[in-house]
Amino acid sequence: AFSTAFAAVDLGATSGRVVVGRVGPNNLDLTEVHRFPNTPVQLPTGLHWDILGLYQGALDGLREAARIAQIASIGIDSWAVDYGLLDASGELLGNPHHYRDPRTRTVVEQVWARIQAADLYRITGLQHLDFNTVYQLAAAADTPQLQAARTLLLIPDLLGHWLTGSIGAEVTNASTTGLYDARTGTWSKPIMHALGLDPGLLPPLRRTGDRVGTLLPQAAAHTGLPATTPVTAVASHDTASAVAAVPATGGNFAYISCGTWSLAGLELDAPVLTDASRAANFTNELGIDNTVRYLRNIMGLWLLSESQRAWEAKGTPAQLPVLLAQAAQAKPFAAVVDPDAPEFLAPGDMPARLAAHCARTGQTLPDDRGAVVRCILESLALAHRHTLRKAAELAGREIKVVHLVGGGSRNDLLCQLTADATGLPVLAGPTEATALGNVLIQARANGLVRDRGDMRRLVARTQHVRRYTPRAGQRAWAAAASRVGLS
Ligand code: ADP
Ligand code: LRH
Repeated sequence: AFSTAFAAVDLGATSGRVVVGRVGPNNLDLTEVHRFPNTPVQLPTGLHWDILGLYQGALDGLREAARIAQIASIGIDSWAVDYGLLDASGELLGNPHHYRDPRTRTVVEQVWARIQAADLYRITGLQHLDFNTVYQLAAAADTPQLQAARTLLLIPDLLGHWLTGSIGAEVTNASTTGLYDARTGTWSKPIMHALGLDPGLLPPLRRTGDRVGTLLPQAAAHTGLPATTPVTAVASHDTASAVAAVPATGGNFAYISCGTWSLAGLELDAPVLTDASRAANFTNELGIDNTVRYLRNIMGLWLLSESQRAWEAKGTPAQLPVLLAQAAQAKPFAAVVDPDAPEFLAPGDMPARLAAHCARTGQTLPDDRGAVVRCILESLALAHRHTLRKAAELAGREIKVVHLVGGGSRNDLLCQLTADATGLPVLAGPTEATALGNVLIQARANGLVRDRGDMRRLVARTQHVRRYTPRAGQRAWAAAASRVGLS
């Protein structure tokens, strides 16, 4: 079929990938051309991303893309919040910190002493996470690095800068920083001033779909792509791209973008900025077409991947299929946790922290891996249930179906438990919703699809989606929820 090829660079917390997406009037398919691990590095200065390794992975992937297709444009998305700083000559100052680095924990109160949390919410509509960019900058205040910094670039914008030389900040990702005024659609100078920071650090905003630039000679040479190849600003916050590609065909849907994090919520036309919304820590992040991604962060499959890492560190293999089969056989509701308890955020021995959390809440977490994985998946299902109910209540909306996308949509047990816990049908897939969203925004910038509805219909028509019907047992879920304060 007639189609145009786009390259999507999608950096997740666990892996980066480059895919080629081919889009035609009735077809949409993805070919993954390169995948590389994203392994953070602990330095004496804290936990960092290996940003040069990630850029190299992107370049290598783009070279593969150039080999198999004529690439009409490139889009880059990644996790939110984190950034690199450039000095006056445009050189990167140090390695970007990882949002799981604990250095921000102690500055939150200091920030709130300068600008109240309620005011921050009123301006930005953003959920409080200790690692939001605003707290990372507050933690860096007075460091030589920040003093030397002239420009802050969020991760996808930093890679886009290295590819094209152009400077800017795409808005969906800017909306996750805690520095973006959601009411005016501009950077918030009052917040920067309250923190004693120079608003000039923040680059000009660009809209989703804008052109970033074309390839610099060295990027063209390394990738084998023509120097005329444009980089398009996609919804550069990975979650925004994922939501854009949810295969919803009607209204009244909720989504869970489920990978390292579970981002669970609704797409709205306007933000919800009530005190109740702030108390429940719901965020109003920016989606495409000025929609609001009204959602909460849930700790997600980090709990599982970090458990696997602990088990493997002890020298025993901990492969997913085996663990998930064991979990399917394990006793239901033996123990559950609140997955968003702060002690689960940092890297470290996850099974030990889960056991300690259970002990503190008067439960015993059985010592076998099947039970631990069961505990994680049931707890995530409980958090999905709690979050979607709250979102519906706070936004005054009814949910009829839940779309679960991302790597977690391959986890059959988690999808079924989420259907059971929410009492709603779960439509699982596509796994690579983020890359699809990235590709579709480029397709739209090239006039191949018209609007959000078209994009989603194309995904629904072309991508594999599985349906999970809720089974009986709501009372057991309600009882488990009340055990950990997730009623
Ligand atoms: P991120 O973008 O945050 O890196 P992904 O959306 O790629 O995350 O999802 C990664 C998660 O998906 C893994 O932590 C893993 O739990 C889950 N996953 C990946 N492949 C499978 C699989 N075959 N079966 C079950 N779960 C899977
Ligand atoms: C998911 C994600 C999420 C952010 C977190 C930092 O990858 O972008 O939306 O809150 O990473």
